[in-house]
Amino acid sequence: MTNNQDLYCIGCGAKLQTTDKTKAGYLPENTLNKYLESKEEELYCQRCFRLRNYNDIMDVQMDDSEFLSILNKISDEDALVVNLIDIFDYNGSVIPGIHRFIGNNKMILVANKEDLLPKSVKRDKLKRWFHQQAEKDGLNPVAEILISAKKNTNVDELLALINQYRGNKDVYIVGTTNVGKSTLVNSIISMSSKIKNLVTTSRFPGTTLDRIEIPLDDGAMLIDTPGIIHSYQLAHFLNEKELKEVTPNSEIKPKVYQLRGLQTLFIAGLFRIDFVQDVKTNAIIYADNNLLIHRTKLENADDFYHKHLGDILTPPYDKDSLPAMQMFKFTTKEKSDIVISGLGWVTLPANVTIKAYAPKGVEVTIRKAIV
Ligand SMILES: Nc1nc2c(ncn2[C@@H]2O[C@H](COP(=O)(O)OP(=O)(O)OP(=O)(O)O)[C@@H](O)[C@H]2O)c(=O)[nH]1
Ligand SMILES: [Mg+2]
Repeated sequence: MTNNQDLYCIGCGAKLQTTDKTKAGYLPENTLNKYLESKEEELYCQRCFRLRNYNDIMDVQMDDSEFLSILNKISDEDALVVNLIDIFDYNGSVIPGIHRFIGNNKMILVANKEDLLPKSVKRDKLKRWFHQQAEKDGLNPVAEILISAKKNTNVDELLALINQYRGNKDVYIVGTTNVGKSTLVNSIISMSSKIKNLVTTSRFPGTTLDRIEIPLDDGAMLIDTPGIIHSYQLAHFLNEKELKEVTPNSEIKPKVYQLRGLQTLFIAGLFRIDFVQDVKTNAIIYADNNLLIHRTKLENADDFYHKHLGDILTPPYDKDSLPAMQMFKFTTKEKSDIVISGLGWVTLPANVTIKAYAPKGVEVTIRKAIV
């Protein structure tokens, strides 16, 4: 570095350095020098530059414990916490026992990405469902709200809640990776200024690397944080192209299947659900609208999978890139969703027995139906 004052990347929060390309915060020395001469306000590391301009992710060596220690420090501070959850992936994004990290600080619970859920789903019903789940998980927020950070839905209402509860305290935005924390920070910044997309966002897990402080009107700070990474998220097994295909980015149109029994549904090559009873039933699939859904007879399903994984059943495009499928067995007691974290869910009526398969390591869970 040419000066001795620490500089930080405004995109990901990493401390800038010019010595190690493989570590967070790297940028070439001449880029840094140009910046120091030009006095531009925003300085991005090389990883953010590539992510923002080419959607290209450079892996940097980071340790989840560093992220956790950032979270842990919040318990020593007097601050307001805003905990984002991805409503499309509730199980994959809830942090049970969050109060261990945030101590006695008040917390506003935010369900983000509401734009992905069908408009036909009544928002009041969604809110009630969200409230019940949060209660079950002991999250204990002072307020709850449904938003879309990307579409700017209810962000002004959230801001009003933040101002109501923060007094003049700092505000921490926390949540697991990919829930949309940085997108929300950008959305809040753009409401009071002309600045768009200041902080780097991406569909890859682990975009933000360290805390990013944005000054508020009264001198307090709005603080974006790196997301906790859950190893069972599907995203860890997919490359950029596959991740793009699997991640919905507009309202999901549910697909209804009438099944005769003893049939199998595949969602791409990532999920398989066997209807093991010889009875009629139906299933409603909530996943990216363009993802392939394939139906076969149960007796042909194994063969089909082994023959066509990676060609018909895509993603994945490389059949050897995923761990072998692991089986889960469920019987629904009430109308339920079988959820594959990061991919979507399948809604089934009561009293249906199924076997579900997902790549080993990806969590499959059952919950009371959201819709
Ligand atoms: N459909 C939809 N997508 C969203 C919304 N908010 C964020 N996203 C998308 O979710 C992905 C992750 O967004 P980020 O803002 O980078 O998530 P983050 O929580 O900051 O992630 P980390 O920095 O890795 O912890 C991006 O592809 C966003 O475009 C939303 O309201 N609706
Ligand atoms: Mg982020």
